[in-house]
Amino acid sequence: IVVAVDHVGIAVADLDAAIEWYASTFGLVMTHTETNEEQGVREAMLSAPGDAGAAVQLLAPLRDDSAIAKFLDRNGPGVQQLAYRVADVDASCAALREKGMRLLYDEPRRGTAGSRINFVHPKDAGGVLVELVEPAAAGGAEH
Ligand code: CMX
Repeated sequence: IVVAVDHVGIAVADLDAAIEWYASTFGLVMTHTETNEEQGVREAMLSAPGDAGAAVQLLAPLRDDSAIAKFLDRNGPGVQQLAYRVADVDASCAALREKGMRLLYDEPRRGTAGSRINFVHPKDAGGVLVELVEPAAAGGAEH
């Protein structure tokens, strides 16, 4: 089901301050940033320079009723999700439903850079909110 570990998502209160802190502390560089209104987040992808492996995703809330705002209220800043890259998110969701897992959405929604995403409920995944990410087709338009 899983092609690669895509990213680890970290909830932060202030995105710009967090980007600066990760750069000055660990030398991570920002490779992408965007706002996802539907998910209620401003987000940034960070990597070690020249590393094409798993990314660190910083997630800051846009609204008080967003998933990230609720997470910050409950836990404070910290790791909120682990994201696996998949080739076909519909097929992966079907396979996981077959195994009895609850997917949060009936149909995949839009994630970072035009990807298609869904989530496995943390109570069905060992206490980890698992995101499944099917990247946008290479050369496809970003939305
Ligand atoms: N990781 C692990 N456990 C979590 C969790 C997380 N991120 N969020 C909630 N939980 C736990 C709660 O602690 C709670 O446990 P207890 O019952 O033992 O207290 C349980 O899951 C259920 O909590 P809940 O109150 O029913 O659910 P929430 O309102 O906290 O919502 C969730 C949890 C996963 C359904 C919600 O965060 C969600 O819809 N997430 C998907 C969307 C998302 O995270 N978007 C932001 C990222 C966007 C992106 O990556 O692009």
